[in-house]
Amino acid sequence: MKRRDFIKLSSFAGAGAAVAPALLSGCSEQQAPGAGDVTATPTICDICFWRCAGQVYKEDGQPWKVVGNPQDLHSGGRLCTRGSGGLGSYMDPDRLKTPLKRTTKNGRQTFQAISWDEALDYIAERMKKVATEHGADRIALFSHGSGGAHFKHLMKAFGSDTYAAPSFAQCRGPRDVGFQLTYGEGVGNPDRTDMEHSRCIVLIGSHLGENLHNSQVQTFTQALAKGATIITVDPRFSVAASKSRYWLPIKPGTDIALLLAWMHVLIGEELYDRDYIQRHAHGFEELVRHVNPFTPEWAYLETGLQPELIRETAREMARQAPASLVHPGRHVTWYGDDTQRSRAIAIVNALLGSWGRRGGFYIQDRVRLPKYPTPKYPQAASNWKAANRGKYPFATMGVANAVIDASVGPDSHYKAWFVYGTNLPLTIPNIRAKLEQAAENLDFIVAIDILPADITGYADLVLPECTYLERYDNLRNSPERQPSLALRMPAFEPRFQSKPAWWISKQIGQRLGLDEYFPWNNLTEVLDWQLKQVGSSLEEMQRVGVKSFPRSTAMYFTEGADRKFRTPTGKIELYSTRLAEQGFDPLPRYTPPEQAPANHYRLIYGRIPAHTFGRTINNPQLFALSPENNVWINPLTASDWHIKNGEYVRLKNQDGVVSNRIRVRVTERIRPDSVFMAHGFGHTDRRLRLAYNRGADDASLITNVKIDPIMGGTGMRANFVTFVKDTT
Ligand code: MGD
Ligand code: SF4
Repeated sequence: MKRRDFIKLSSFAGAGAAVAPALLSGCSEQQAPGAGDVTATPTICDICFWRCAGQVYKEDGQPWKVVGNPQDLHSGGRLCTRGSGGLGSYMDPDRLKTPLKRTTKNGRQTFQAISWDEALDYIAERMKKVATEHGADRIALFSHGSGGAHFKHLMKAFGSDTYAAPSFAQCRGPRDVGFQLTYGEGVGNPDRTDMEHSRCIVLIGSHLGENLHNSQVQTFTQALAKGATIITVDPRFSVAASKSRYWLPIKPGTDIALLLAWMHVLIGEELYDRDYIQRHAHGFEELVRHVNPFTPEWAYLETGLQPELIRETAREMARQAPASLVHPGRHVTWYGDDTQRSRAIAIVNALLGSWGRRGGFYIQDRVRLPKYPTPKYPQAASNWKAANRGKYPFATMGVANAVIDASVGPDSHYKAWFVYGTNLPLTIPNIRAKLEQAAENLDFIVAIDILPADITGYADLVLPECTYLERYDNLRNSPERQPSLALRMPAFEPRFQSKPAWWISKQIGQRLGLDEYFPWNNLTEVLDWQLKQVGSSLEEMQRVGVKSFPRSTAMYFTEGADRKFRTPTGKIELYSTRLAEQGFDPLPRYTPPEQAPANHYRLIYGRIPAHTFGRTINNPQLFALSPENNVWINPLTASDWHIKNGEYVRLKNQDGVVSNRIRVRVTERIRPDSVFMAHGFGHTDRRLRLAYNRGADDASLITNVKIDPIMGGTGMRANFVTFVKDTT
């Protein structure tokens, strides 16, 4: 038997009972919704990370609905499809119910239900052991989601400074780094795009509307309604493409060629913002020389896009500038040269003069909210960069895949993991083998989740967190257009034995003797203290949920004034001095993508409106909307393979990995050389009774991963698939 078998059981020792059907129906059957005693409790949606503020309505104490908080400017007072289905995560009968500990019964590994005290004592004891034998810095935290902040605080107080979230190296890291290198600051979260005032919006593989970030979609539609030009660059006829004046069905992986050609036209035809560039930019002459060879005719051979279309779209962008933006995208880890593509996007925006301008990118602002006073953290003996010997020099956050690399083998740097709210096997491509190797030699793995996600199968200890509807969390204080604070508070008592992250981390902290870092009894004391520092109080926020504050800075640059950017030259770095110093290309370089093997098609993946990654598939309300994914195939390809619409196939990638069965959608909306599927499906844990085995997992087919040497992002689009007829 392996030291740590992956536990994949339909039941486990001590599993609790399923939720009553009445609760699943969501409201009383005897009367129309809203006719009883109705209450509303403020929340911040946690179904994705846009963090819209909402109100949870109960009728006679029973769950009724979650809707947007009308006072929330960030969400426009509305929740999206997924947010509206938030009650499903609270009601999910498959939720984790008690702490679980790996144990061996009759020679077989399984989970056994244990008490919280037992679980917390065990964790504290194992943490002390790792600290004594190797050092506290050898414990890593993977985290995604708001509750992760509490574990980050615990780890730092204990002496560990390794924290990695997939939202960096598997998502938006390249754009954050690309924009930071260029402008000295990133795009921020939520993105600082000023789309409601834009007259031209260029989307490079950003499928807004399918990839639902509530207010972003609202501002996009406002721009559309005002007649803005939309230019969508996508191998797939996305929803956004269907709203666009120009659809550029680019050959996958050639976007940098298009961006260089656009720069060539903007500069060659003197369409760029001359005053803005002269005033603010560094390296224009180098850029002029660099893009000189990249004519639209050259780009045509790479991208398959007609030279005249490239010229026309560049002219249209310039015509509408500076209210013209090339959207930086969000999930941008595609081909391994993603920081360079993001730099190219940043540079086109600079040529249009859109950074800091109305209709381009606004200046974010947030409430100056003091941190609750606790002692200074001890200096950690190492961090993930030291563990990886200086790899990925421009990463601004922990690189999850690099932390896993440093956890494999008996001499590995890391000896223990906390995994909070991230399902690593489906999230980091090509990782299962490494997860298994790491599981063999790590001293312990703790998973904190609300569901028996695949990652829990690797853990020694699984802790059930309560859902966002059952807990307090830190205040929302996102950098945005209008500074605001929002409160999440429990609308319901935690079901089963689940507990909030703040409580779990405080309990562990106390067992480690870190009481001075947790000098409060309840998180409400922290929230009230913070709110009182800015003229509010917990009592006020419990009533209103969201409170807006005045801006303390201008929203846009002052026209005609100089400005200091936080780059080494103090300018917008078209030519990146920091990249040059480290031996990387200081100006974006185009590398042609790998070609498909015979009879293979490029695998493209993305989002659908009903789901967020894999976290919502088992949510009964959202599952009902989209129970499985399908694979889009062009009719020409379908005809070559005699595949019919609605038929099930399996996909086999270039390395022979075969997927779960997946239903075919034959559509003209995808190029013949590519296929498309939604990410997040194909769960392998039977305890997720709805999601188990439904649809196919794109991550399992991504075995060719192109790592971005600048920041460690895992490029996932260098994979190709062919079809296996499903006979089951
Ligand atoms: P999920 O797979 O949804 O997202 O990666 P992850 O953050 O891993 O897993 C989230 C986990 O959090 C689930 O197990 C869920 O049950 C748990 N969870 C949900 N709510 C709570 C809670 O309140 N508390 C706790 N403790 N746990 C909770 C996302 C990542 O994936 C990102 S950001 C991107 S952009 C990438 N997208 C992507 C892709 O499109 N394709 C492929 N192949 N891989 C991708 N990986 C990346
Ligand atoms: Fe929730 Fe939708 Fe807002 Fe995300 S965009 S936080 S899912 S309402």
